[in-house]
Amino acid sequence: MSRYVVTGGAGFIGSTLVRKLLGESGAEVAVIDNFLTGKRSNLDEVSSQIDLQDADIRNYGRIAPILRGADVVYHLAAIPSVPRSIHEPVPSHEVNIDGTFNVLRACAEGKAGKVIFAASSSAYGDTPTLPKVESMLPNPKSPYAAQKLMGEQYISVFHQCFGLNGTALRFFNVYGPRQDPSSPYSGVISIFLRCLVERRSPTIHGDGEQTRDFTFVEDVAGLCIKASRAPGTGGQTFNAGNGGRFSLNKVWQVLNEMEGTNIPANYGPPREGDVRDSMACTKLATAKLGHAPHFSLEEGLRRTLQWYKASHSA
Ligand code: UD2
Repeated sequence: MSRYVVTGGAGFIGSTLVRKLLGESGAEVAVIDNFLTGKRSNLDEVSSQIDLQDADIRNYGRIAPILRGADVVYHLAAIPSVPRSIHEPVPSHEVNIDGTFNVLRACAEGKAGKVIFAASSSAYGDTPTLPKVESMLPNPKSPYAAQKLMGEQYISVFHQCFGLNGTALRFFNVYGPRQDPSSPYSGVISIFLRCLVERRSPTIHGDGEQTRDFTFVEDVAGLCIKASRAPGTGGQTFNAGNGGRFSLNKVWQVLNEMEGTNIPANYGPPREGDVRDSMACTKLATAKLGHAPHFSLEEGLRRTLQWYKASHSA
């Protein structure tokens, strides 16, 4: 019997991970979420099987008892978004840095067995080399990127100073079912899919030739579980990308082809803090964690589109 805690478990990545963990026999799963960006409805079909705690990671006293003694803590709770961290730097700092410190402190004091931390590819910034390799010097361009990098540093320091067995995974533009398209800070694929389903033009920031290593949520959730079981990885950081890259123009074209539409995109000024190109080197994660992403962009988009269509007509 293993006890898992997923912070941010009501988010689209967290809720996918929760479902995977529940697939294990005898798994006990607790979720910590304050429903700022996560949604209860993301956990609807599994809510009777989990211990759902409405708690904020900024509140140490509230979360410490939930984390105490967990076999694995998946720390995914965050205020995501590069532009949001520029427009609202205070809450983003408080959740992403102070909240992460609280989670790690509670895990160390409460003797959690393992922590997996959701770090971000944004740590690389605009360093020219592709693919991005973990050994490269980071170069954050936004508060969000700096905050996620600080989380990695804390993972390393908590390992060295307090013996906490934590591993950081740099997520690369994760997308998939249940990603919420309703905020201007939402991930671009969720926004594109909503536009497609509603037959509207999306706004592309810049020329649309910026590239991202879009990674399907099932692959990321699978890697989180593999990383929690990989020996000898305490204090380390790994890329959790797919190892490819696609421009926004290409993604919009593929989506149009899937629907048999030809909706043009609108173009606006580039977004502040934006990185131009991003693509993961997956060698280290493959060798040390057994990373083996299954989903091509087309397959991931097809599944995600299906979900948006079903939830839009519901
Ligand atoms: C960053 C990280 C990603 C993850 C994410 C969390 C990089 C390379 N990636 O994603 O790993 O941590 O932050 O939030 O730093 N865009 C449009 N139109 C829209 C919305 C977005 O053109 O309506 C553009 C945006 O300017 C950017 C791209 O789409 O060039 C991707 O934006 P995003 O917000 O989906 O993710 P990004 O790359 O900031």
